[in-house]
Amino acid sequence: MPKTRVVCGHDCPDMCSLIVETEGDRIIRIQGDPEEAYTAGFACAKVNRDMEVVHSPDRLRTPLRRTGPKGAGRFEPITWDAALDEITSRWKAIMAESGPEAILGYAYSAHQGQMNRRLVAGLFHALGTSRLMAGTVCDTCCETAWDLTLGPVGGTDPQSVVHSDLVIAWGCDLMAVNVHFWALLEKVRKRGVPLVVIDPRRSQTAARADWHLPIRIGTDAALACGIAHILLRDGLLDRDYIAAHTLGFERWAAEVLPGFPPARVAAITGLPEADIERLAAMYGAARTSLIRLGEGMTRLARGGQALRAVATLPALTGAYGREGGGALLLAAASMDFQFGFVGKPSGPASARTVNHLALGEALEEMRDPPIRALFIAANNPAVTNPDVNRLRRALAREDLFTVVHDPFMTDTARYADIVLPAATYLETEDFYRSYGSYRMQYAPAAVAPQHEAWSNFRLAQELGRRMGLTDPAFHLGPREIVPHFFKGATGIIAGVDPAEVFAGPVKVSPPPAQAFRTPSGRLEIHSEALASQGVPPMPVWEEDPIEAAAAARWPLRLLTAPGYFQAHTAYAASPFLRKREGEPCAILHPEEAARRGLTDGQRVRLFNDLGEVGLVLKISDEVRPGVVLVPGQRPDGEAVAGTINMLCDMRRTDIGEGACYQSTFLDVAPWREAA
Ligand SMILES: Nc1nc2c(c(=O)[nH]1)N[C@H]1C(S)=C(S)[C@@H](COP(=O)(O)OP(=O)(O)OC[C@H]3O[C@@H](n4cnc5c(=O)[nH]c(N)nc54)[C@H](O)[C@@H]3O)O[C@H]1N2
Ligand SMILES: Nc1nc2c(c(=O)[nH]1)N[C@H]1C(S)=C(S)[C@@H](COP(=O)(O)OP(=O)(O)OC[C@H]3O[C@@H](n4cnc5c(=O)[nH]c(N)nc54)[C@H](O)[C@@H]3O)O[C@H]1N2
Ligand code: SF4
Ligand SMILES: [Mo]
Repeated sequence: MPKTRVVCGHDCPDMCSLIVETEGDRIIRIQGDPEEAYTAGFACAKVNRDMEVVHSPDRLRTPLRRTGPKGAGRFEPITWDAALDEITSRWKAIMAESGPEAILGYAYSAHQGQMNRRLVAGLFHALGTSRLMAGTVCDTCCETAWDLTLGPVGGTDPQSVVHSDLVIAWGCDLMAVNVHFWALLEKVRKRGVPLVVIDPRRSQTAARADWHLPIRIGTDAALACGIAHILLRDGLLDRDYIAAHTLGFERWAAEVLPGFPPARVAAITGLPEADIERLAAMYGAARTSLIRLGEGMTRLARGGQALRAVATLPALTGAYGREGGGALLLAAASMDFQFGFVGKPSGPASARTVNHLALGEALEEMRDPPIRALFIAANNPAVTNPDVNRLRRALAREDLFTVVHDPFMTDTARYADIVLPAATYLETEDFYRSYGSYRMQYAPAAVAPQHEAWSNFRLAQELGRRMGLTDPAFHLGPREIVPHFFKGATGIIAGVDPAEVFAGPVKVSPPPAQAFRTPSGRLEIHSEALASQGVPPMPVWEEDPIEAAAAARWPLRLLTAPGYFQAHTAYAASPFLRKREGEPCAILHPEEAARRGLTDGQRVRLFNDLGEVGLVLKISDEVRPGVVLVPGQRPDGEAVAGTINMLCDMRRTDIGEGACYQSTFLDVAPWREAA
């Protein structure tokens, strides 16, 4: 059976090296590469089933043109040539009449390597269209907050956890989103290294931890300030490290920390005062503590402050200075690849920007020019964006020319004028670099594109050529492009010969002590940049007035977290994984269910001012009272009715303009069919 060494393309920090076995033109087995240390011979439950997605009977077979009303899903097959002709002639006409900013390219990272994801963005960059501020639906809040604190630099190497003496998974469900770090951590724990989980719910990771602190949603900044308060009070600070490597500690200690004594922190976080004391003592005693930061705590109004407060802690004990100590959010920024070769091949220095999470608003409100053409690739915003009711209304605009490129007929594709069949990562070659570890690898295609599918790379190159773009990125083969990513590289990838990545996985290592790339070269507890934006310049917890007003009107708060067997909507095509994940559900504490007379398994209605959604109720004390947990984002067709993002608004976070899914307040009642 032929075997191909490839790389997992899903949006996941692990970036597994994979071995794919094929029989004829079909994939029959996908396994983790046993020769790559971090992958350690296993793929996750999702990717073990990726052949079901590749060979799904629901794959789009040909390009399609709309024949019914927008959103109705009625289409007729057309040829690629006819589709491309129509797209490019419409774009050229719109550009001539309204200028290039009347077009928006809306592509996201999902499920592919660097060239496939970035060349689509590069196409629109070069054409001078409106530009997508990509990733606000995901990680711009946490990433910007990290950058303002440590600078654009990767965190602790997860593989150095073998040197850690305490691990804190802070708002990160490792067993769902980081299973290879989990596997390594399990080995380290056998030596007695404790794992503490700080998470509002008893996730699978929390259930297996040595200690779980069920913090109230959105109060992490208060807990971190409380820990700092105790470290200061009890003389547990590494004063030399603070003096040499941080900026603004004395002001923080004088102006902010006195406001966070344990009793107040307990009242804010809902954690017992004794637990806060115990956590601070444990953290202060550890030498090489490692905090694995999740993004969950930042998906709410004051998320940026939370991230900054927690990311400051390892500086207080000097853990950042020791191998295995520190914090890890993302690793990518320390690998200085020149991805601009494909992502920004040419084009004007600036152009109008559109916030990824606010597509509906942009389509309805932008003028001079309005957005007249939209190209969506590798993104299913009609399910995954906040306020999808508004977005769907906007996508239904008759004067909007929409093209969607996807392997499947998604809820978004239903609104398209032209739908183009996309290849998955297993059907295309690409260069991969991990964002959650320090690894890279090139991968060939494991099988040929299914039916008439085209990869993003092929499509972007063809559209670029037809639009008259001459940049090399639209003309070179993928293997010829890779060396350009390494040109002029500095730092930890400078020593890598690009030829190595074609041969197999390559691992690099950051220096054992955390580097800071802020303007001051230090960890900036006080940030001038934030001060100038009118955001509190030092990490602090403050009640958000809009959240407080919503909390006074609605009894429950939304907790959102990735599904174990789904990655957003991308595994909707796998019947096995859909079944493993279960029906789209809402999870309530027994007290909240009893208060409403609700029973386990019953159909319920989740509602607020923005809309209503029908889900199946699960009753469990894995969440606290006052919270409703809705795992994942599932397409309407799988649920009783609708999708959770119908209840979330387009508010932006304090830092990084990110989505505030968890600033959503609502109530739950029995389901009733519409009259
Ligand atoms: N309520 C709530 N909403 C959220 C979140 C949350 O926590 N709570 N999380 C947010 C986060 S972190 C993210 S990243 C976003 C994700 O939002 P999306 O990126 O919209 O999520 P996916 O469902 O993964 O959509 C990817 C689409 O790409 C398609 N696809 C897969 N491979 C390829 C390919 O190679 N080429 C092309 N052209 N298409 C491909 C898939 O079929 C799928 O339709 O959702 C956000 N939405
Ligand atoms: N299986 C699976 N894996 C995935 C994905 C998926 O959909 N499914 N999505 C991928 C993508 S696009 C991304 S961006 C990544 C990262 O995905 P993230 O959404 O960052 O996932 P986590 O890091 O687990 O963070 C979510 C955890 O934070 C907790 N949390 C929520 N609010 C708070 C809070 O206020 N405080 C604290 N302390 N914790 C809180 C939640 O209960 C949950 O356990 O995962 C990737 N991996
Ligand atoms: S753990 Fe992540 S990288 Fe590894 S196979 Fe699963 S989705 Fe892919
Ligand atoms: Mo994400």
